[in-house]
Amino acid sequence: MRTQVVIVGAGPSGLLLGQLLSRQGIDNVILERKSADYVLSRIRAGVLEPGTVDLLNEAGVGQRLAEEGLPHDGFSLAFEGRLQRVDLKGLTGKQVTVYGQTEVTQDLMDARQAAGTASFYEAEDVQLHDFEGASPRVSFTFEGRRHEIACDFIAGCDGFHGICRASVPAGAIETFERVYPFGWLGLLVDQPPAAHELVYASSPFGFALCSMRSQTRSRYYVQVPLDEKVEAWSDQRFFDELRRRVPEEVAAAVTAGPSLEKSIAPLRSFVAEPLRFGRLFLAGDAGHIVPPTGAKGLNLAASDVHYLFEALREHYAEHSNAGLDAYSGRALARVWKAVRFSWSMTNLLHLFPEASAFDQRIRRAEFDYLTQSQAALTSVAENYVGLPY
Ligand code: FAS
Ligand code: PHB
Repeated sequence: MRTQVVIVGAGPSGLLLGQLLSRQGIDNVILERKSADYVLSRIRAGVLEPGTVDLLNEAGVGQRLAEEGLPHDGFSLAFEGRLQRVDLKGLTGKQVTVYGQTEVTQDLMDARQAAGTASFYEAEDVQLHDFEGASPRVSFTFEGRRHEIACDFIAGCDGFHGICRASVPAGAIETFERVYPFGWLGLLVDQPPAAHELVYASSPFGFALCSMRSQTRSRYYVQVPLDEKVEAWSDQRFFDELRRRVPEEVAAAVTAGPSLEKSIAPLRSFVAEPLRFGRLFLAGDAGHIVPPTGAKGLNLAASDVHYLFEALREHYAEHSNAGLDAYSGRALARVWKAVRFSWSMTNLLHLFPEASAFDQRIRRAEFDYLTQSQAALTSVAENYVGLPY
């Protein structure tokens, strides 16, 4: 087989890149390790930056998003029971859109299937070959038979645990990491949200987040120790813990119900440098991970895809490699600013096991500063809606 771009991974990064390439007439094949149902079963991000919405519209998959997405003009931070709204619209003129990653993935899958573009789900043992040279190849096993695809470029969109970054020689890549001493226990429930906007709450018992997927489906998180097991958390225990971590007026509006999904996600900050290795390009979680506190993970995947798509379009349409040569630096410049924001929000809102009394006073002073400074709130707002591409 031969194609122009082989995309490894059918998460949001791979599907969005594939859709943009196909609309530009650039031939591409997606190889995904799991089944489509498994990919859709993962409950992840919930907030889209306006830049991500624009890119999904450019990819021709913005219709359901426009009909079902919830535009939000702001969100709230709560600290020891005190609420501070961050007026995104008033401070930046922009909104974010609440629309689950599952829906984004479904819309992209539907579009790819409608276009009849080649995807191999349950592709096993993907291996990369000769990506440092001019003729890269990708081999994989599908339905028991080994296949090989010759291509011009490989897009590593296979997430944090994928094969693409792992295929880069150790001496050619540098990684930067911070692993946080806690995780997020998430719960999905078919009950109306506790508030009309998101509430990120810090309390003496730990962090909690009240989010949503629609006016009838809520998404909640509580910070848990790293060694916590989801089996130890009944729905009742979860809602009791959630209620005591959020301000009283929010707690009173939390409606419990049987969980549709419950899972624990570890939190880490991670960046690989560079993101390009010859004709292999890393995008999305394959190149970086952020704690979900700043709602940046999915949105960073979108900006990487924007840079990589533009670079590939330029290569084929204008016979220029300037975009490809600039990709890693451009993507990493935006990635690091989002990593900083996500790290700062995580430090502000979470209870660190080893935190001293001094650390606690610093966190309280930072929150007090936010409640008294338009400049401080504007900084949070412009990072939350997403810095320019
Ligand atoms: P993904 O990990 O989504 O997709 C990679 C794909 O590659 C997967 O389908 C995988 O099966 C496939 N793959 C892996 N190895 C392969 C191989 N060897 N061969 C073929 N295919 C392979 N972000 C937020 O903004 N808010 C959140 O609340 C949030 N919660 C999260 C919770 C969890 C548990 C995780 C893991 C991430 C969360 N994120 C969140 C971040 C998340 O949304 C990612 O940023 C987003 O999924 C990135 O998309 P991709 O880069 O496509 O990576
Ligand atoms: C979610 O709704 O899953 C969500 C929203 C905002 C975040 C993290 C997760 O920062």
